[in-house]
Amino acid sequence: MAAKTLYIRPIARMAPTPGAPAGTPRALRVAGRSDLLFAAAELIERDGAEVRRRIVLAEELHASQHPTLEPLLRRRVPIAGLALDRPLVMGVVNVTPDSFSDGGRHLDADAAVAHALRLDAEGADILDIGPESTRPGAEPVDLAEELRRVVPVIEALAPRVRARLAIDTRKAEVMRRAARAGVALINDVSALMHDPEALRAAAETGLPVVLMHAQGDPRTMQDDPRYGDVVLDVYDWLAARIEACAQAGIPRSRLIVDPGIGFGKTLAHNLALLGSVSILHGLGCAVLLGASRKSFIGRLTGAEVDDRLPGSLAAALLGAAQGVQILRVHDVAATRQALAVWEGAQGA
Ligand code: 7PM
Repeated sequence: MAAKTLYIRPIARMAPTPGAPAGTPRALRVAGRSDLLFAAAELIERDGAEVRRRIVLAEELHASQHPTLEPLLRRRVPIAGLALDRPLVMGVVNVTPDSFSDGGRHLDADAAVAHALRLDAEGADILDIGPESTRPGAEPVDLAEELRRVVPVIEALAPRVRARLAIDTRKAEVMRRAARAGVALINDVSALMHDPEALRAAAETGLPVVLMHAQGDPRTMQDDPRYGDVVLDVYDWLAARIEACAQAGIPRSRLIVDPGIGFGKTLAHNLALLGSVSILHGLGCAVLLGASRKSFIGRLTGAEVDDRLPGSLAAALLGAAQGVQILRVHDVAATRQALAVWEGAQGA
């Protein structure tokens, strides 16, 4: 790596002070949000293997003219018509084959639609429709099968839900067909790298795209993941993907970055990312966090996948407190309740 790289990680979040004269204290107003003030930041400087860190007050940072400051503080434009001034909830809808029913397809699609309608009624802002081909250790699903699973579900939901629909896919053709069927967002766990056509297809749809970090292929990524500094490596990787998207005609305002909890990461890696996710605001995009029911919660507590709601809520609130704009969760109603308490105290 060539020159030194500088990062700003906002820390010491403060509640807005009602009635305070405008601009005092000069806290960091991250992503243009009036509810998201930070008193200080960790200023991180990486030069090859050497990483230097120091705490600076917001005041000092404002005076520094640090180049990352502008993207960090810039107000985010709405994504798919959704304002990014408070945490949004994205509900997970898996379209899975049901091997126990011979009638097959209809039942699978019906179950997915019913589940999506429930999450919509629970107050999801976005529904993430996925054929579940990207879980760690999973075998890939072929194109025809992915289209058969997902297109009927999108067509059934598009006219019936309040939430925006997202398509969770790595395939260019699925992105195109889903866009025509009415999705408002593309979620690609390979950050448009798996399919050589994906960058172009995504650009042509004109839709916003979630760029998720992953190390390695879903089948092998948990084998022995290694990083220099996981938080800074993920940051740099996402910065490079944003640049590739800009070259392909997808502007930063249409991109959402995601640290990819569980995708090529050890427990320590996942916890470091969860604890420092606020650093990603320096990339100038909206941030998405998907920690719901993931295995790091099991590693910490021994809880099986269906017993991980408390840990998932803790992770969601850690994200909200660091300004994450989109939380990808299985349990929409529970997450909304947790966020209502957080937001209530926040605005008090
Ligand atoms: C087994 C393990 C099944 C993990 C499913 C999963 C993310 C995602 C997934 C995420 C974005 C899950 C994951 N996770 N897309 N897709 N971010 N953008 O928990 O963290 O659903 S699959």
